[in-house]
Amino acid sequence: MTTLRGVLIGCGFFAMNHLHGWRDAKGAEIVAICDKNPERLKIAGDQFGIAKRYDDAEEMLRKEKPDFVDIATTVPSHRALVELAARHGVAVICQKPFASNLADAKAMVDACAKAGVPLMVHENFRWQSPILKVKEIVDAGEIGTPAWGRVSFRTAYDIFAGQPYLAEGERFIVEDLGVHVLDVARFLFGDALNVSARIKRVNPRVKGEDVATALLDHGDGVASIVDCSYFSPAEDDLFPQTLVEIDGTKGALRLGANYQLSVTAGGKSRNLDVSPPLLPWATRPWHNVQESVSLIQQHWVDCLKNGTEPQTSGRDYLQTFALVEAVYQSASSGRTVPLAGLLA
Ligand code: NAD
Ligand code: 89V
Repeated sequence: MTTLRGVLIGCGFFAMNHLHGWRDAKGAEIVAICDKNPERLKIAGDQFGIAKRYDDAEEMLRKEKPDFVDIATTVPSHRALVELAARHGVAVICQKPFASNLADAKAMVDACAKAGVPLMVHENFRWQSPILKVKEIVDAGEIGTPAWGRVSFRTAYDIFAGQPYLAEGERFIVEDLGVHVLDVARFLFGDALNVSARIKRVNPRVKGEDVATALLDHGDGVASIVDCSYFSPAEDDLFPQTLVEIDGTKGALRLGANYQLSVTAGGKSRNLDVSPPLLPWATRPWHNVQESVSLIQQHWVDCLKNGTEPQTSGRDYLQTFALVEAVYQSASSGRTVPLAGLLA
């Protein structure tokens, strides 16, 4: 079996999870890394034994001619780096937030399509094993067809300690975290037709909004509520757990605190512990997110090898990205925003 040669751009806070995931991936290895910050480059290169190190992404792609590039930088560099990969004919994974705005996201998807290179957004929440279990139960029809749902992420965890830039942007929770929960709603209930939302900044230390509530209309009367908060100081902080409630035509399920899942159908309930495994390199409470990094990266390798489209390909992900834009537009106008207008 051939091993795909990958390179990584951005060796910061979250890229360390990518590098662990790549080390575990079957059928791929990271042969070179790039960061403009020499300190980050050295830490990552030394920890993962990667000798080829670059401070310039273009030089790395030109010299290494990799099978794929994994972009783990923050959003301001994403468009330029995705378009660079497309010019070099290199398949590309890009971290979320995918782009600064919907026009950039569409341009990035177009650039990769024109160059004929696969593009996947690293949208990992749908790859968390508790969420995969929920999806499996829904798809098996045990609770019938979902008629109502809620996807919720509420915490007071100090996310700014590891990611200080999150406190500085005009936009915060919807763009950064809401995108994950909106994508989970899409994954479970299908694409949305219309969105109504409200957002609010509560924490004075943060520039953007840190609380958001959205109502997604999935058509045929099916609705879901997506809510997220980084200012929810409950006694039992569940960071970084995503909670799910679904009422279906034949039953209901609840993915509650601490990965406890209950499924009720035909008057009977069963309870499952769907705790994610603690990978050898993972640390609590992040292990849920960390496992999903491994799973999405393996999905990418498998798709590249089989020539199949990844779940959150650039083309597919415009639907998720448009949800973010719809939330902001609805919150600022007070109106319901149709997705069709944004995706045209
Ligand atoms: P970070 O600031 O710690 O790291 C980014 C690194 O990229 C820095 O070391 C910086 O020097 C480097 N960089 C920036 N532009 C570059 C360029 N043009 N060429 C080379 N290097 C460049 O950021 P982070 O906290 O690791 O976040 C990175 C991304 O990962 C963000 O978009 C963030 O939203 C995302 N993230 C995703 C998850 C998830 O669960 N999917 C979790 C955390 C962070
Ligand atoms: O950036 C992020 O996606 C992180 C999270 C903890 C939600 O994974 O903030």
